[in-house]
Amino acid sequence: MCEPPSAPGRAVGTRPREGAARSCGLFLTFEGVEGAGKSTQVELLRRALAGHDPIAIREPGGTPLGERLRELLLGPGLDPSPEAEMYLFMAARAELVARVIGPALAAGRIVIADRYHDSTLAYQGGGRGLATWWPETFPRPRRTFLLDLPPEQGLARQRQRAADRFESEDLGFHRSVAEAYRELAAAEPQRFVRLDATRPPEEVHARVMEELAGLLPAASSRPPTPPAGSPR
Ligand code: Z5A
Repeated sequence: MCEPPSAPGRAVGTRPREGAARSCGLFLTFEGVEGAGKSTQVELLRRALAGHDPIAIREPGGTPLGERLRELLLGPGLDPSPEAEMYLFMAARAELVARVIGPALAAGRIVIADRYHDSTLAYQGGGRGLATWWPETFPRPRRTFLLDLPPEQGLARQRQRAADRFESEDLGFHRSVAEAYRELAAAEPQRFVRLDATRPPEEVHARVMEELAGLLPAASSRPPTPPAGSPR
């Protein structure tokens, strides 16, 4: 039976968006500082759950508009003000919720996201110091796996590739982000699962699977979606 997504009370004058109003799939997200191993874990989980034909997405991105916004947000040249940056991330997410996440959950699918709204709360809230909130139309994940890694270790893992706008921020910024994640996890212990991301990838993945025992539906008989049709 589908249930409404858990979201905080609705603000006066707002209406729930169609498609986000009811949800019966399983929404899982991965969060953490740069280089914590989110993409690695999303891919391991996607493969482990292949029998359920999950949808894997990344943020920002996952839709044509979202991918365009990703280029603008991460690339050099534009230096949006903190508030403009926050709204651009949220615009990309609103599109992803409307076009991919909402319909997938309404259809009972498993959605695995590499970053989601907690990234805005941690980076734009904790890192940039902006006032942030959780929009009612953004479904809450059932579980959020927070990959705990000291920011300096995450940045060191990424040294071989060209730094994007966020990787170029100083260590103080990344420490504020990490602290914000810790606070978010402490505030919602039922949703967040903190994992030691210094451990080898397979070990971290095994902990994810342990946490999901009991949450997963019986494997679907749905044929796997061809990769070309995937929004990722
Ligand atoms: N951002 C924001 O500010 N606000 C928002 O609302 C959203 C995002 C949604 C997106 O950049 C940037 O946007 C992000 C926050 C900001 N920037 N920062 N910082 P992105 O998508 O390009 O990058 P990312 O999300 O930070 O992910 P990443 O850098 O690709 O890292 P990752 O996905 O966490 O790690 P990985 O790619 O899986 O692994 C990194 C390396 O470590 C790789 O060589 C792996 O082989 C290795 N690895 C992975 N796991 C392990 C373990 N367990 N041990 C050892 N080595 C490992």
